[in-house]
Amino acid sequence: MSAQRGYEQLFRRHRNNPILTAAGWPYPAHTVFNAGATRLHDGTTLLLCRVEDRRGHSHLCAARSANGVDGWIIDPEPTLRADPEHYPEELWGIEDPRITFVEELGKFVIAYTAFSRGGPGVALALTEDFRRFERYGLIMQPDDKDAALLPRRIDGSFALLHRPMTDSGAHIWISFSPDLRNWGGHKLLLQARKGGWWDANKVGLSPPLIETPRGWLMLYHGVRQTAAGCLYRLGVALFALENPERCLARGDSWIFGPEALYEREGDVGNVTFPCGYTLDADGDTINLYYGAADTSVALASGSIGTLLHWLDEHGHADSN
Ligand code: M1P
Repeated sequence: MSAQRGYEQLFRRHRNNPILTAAGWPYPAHTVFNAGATRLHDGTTLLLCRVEDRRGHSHLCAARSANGVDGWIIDPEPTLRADPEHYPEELWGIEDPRITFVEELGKFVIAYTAFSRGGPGVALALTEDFRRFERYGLIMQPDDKDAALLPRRIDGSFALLHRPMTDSGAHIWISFSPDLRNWGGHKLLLQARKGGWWDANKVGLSPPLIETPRGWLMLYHGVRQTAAGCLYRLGVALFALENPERCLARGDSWIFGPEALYEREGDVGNVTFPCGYTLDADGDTINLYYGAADTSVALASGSIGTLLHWLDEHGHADSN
């Protein structure tokens, strides 16, 4: 556990970090980062990694491991490629997947960023096995990204968190749908703060929300623009279970940020960017998979109970 000037460390970096890099890839890749994560029914950890090629375009590739740390079996070629012929919004690639298993559908729903001349937008693909995919196409027009579905309906509707860019800034919104294709009921959920805050310039959902008995736990990235570039750190907030538009608590301080060399240096230095997590059988240990400096995939683990306790001590209701 690394101690940073006396602050409580809520996430512990794995000693094998970074756990996945382009160097270990089975085909030519420039960088491997921002991976969605899930556990398959047999307990295997699956990471759906964003792989960037030397054109600067990304696709998604699955890596599977029995323990979620090492022994990764990586698909020998891209698992989900951009398909601009049928989906023009994917012209410049597909990025940053977040995976949600939806019991009602018996399927994993992948929300990813589709990038084209129109800018980044949110697209969905459904799969049972991460081998065959059913694309739903663009569901949120550009400029929008950082999206993930909730695992169950709220009041009869599917719910998606996402980050549209508006004149008022880059804030996290929630939208609802009866069928995953038609979306409405858009509401502002969590705002980037202004001025001198660590999350003043942008916020975006990091991994999908985590359901706890006390509410939906959100890990979000906050961006601070500095003279030397952007700093991507993580914050935490809690939302009401049956009314996720209501923020119960938001911490003022960031809880995880670039510190190790592989987070400080890379294609885009000073970036920690989680897109997925798995939970251990104890129901408390969270394994957070994050992109480090837009270059590699790293792992840090924490405790849901400790995060909730930290919010009890440091959080306060956020009314936007
Ligand atoms: O370079 C850091 C991150 O920048 C973007 O994230 P956001 O729009 O939320 O600030 C994304 O391109 C992301 O992939 C990248 O890691």
